Amino acid sequence: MLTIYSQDHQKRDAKSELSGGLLVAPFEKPSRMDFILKRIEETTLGDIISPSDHGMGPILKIHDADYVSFLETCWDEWLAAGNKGEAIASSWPARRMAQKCPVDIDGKLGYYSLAAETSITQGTWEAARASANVALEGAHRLMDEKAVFSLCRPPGHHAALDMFGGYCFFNNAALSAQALLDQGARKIAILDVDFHHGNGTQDIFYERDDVLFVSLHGRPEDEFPHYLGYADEIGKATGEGFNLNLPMPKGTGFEAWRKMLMQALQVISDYSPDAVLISLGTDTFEEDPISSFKLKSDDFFTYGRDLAQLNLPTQFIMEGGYAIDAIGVNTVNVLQGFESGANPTCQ
Ligand code: Q9C
Ligand code: ZN
Repeated sequence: MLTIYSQDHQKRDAKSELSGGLLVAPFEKPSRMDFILKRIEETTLGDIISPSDHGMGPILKIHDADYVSFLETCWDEWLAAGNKGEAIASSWPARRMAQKCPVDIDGKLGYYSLAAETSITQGTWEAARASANVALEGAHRLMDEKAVFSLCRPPGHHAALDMFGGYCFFNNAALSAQALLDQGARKIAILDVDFHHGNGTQDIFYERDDVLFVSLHGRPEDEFPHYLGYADEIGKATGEGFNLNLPMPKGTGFEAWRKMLMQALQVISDYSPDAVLISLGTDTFEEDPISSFKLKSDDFFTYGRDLAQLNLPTQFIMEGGYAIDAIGVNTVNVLQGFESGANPTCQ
């Protein structure tokens, strides 16, 4: 399988994440990519190529222009205001307050964020742009390849029209889905297997029927992003019936998780999309430091093989996964499982 990767992700190397009332070293760190690359090489999964620059056009089809310019200038504005640490929101336009974007950088940070754990730093813009290009290049390559792996960092599925958070800035899966439609596809399915609900992806396509969004995740009663991801969110207007949430309780193991996956695959198959995008978070692993599902390393191979049953052009897009020692094996297990299912003689 072809991998698309840009080392420009390294330009985001944040020092602080707000966690448990402390500023800690972020879980979402550059070395995640090193472990995945190492495993791709060890297993000779396939070539690794760099993306070309796809420009701002595809980004502005998904994200609000004022939000995009906020991301570009935030760090400079934060420094110009005399701040010493990384840019972190500390107040939000909560219930019954005005939903107007302020001029002051603290106000803008709250306006354009959905969570406080994610700081904006020097280089965040460049890394987020590179990650978007990795996704967009994958969409482009899917014309000739049966399956591609967009090794995106930072991740994307929490980023919405005009909000960052949950370690995400641009919604890479949404960018790719839109690019595929613009290349001539008529229907795209996005299957989000990251432990966390893909609130950004859901929100972006909530009123559309040309992108089906299906998510398996820790239920919002227990887990981030807390305020979206319930089973009764089925889409709205033209999009009604094109959003499926499959929330699960803490401690869910592979057997129960796989039953939900089978349901997801049936719904995707019935939709008969031109391609499927897998928002691939491997934070469902039993040892993930911020999640609560119980998948083992072998289970990733098994469900990768299950995904091949769809028999569709497939783009894997990297999302979360924070158990650093196992992230390479778990992630590449999904890709190798997929290849074993797509071509059983090679197993
Ligand atoms: N105490 C992705 O997996 N909150 N984002 C964690 C831990 C944020 C996860 C709280 C989790 C964001 C792409
Ligand atoms: Zn996640």
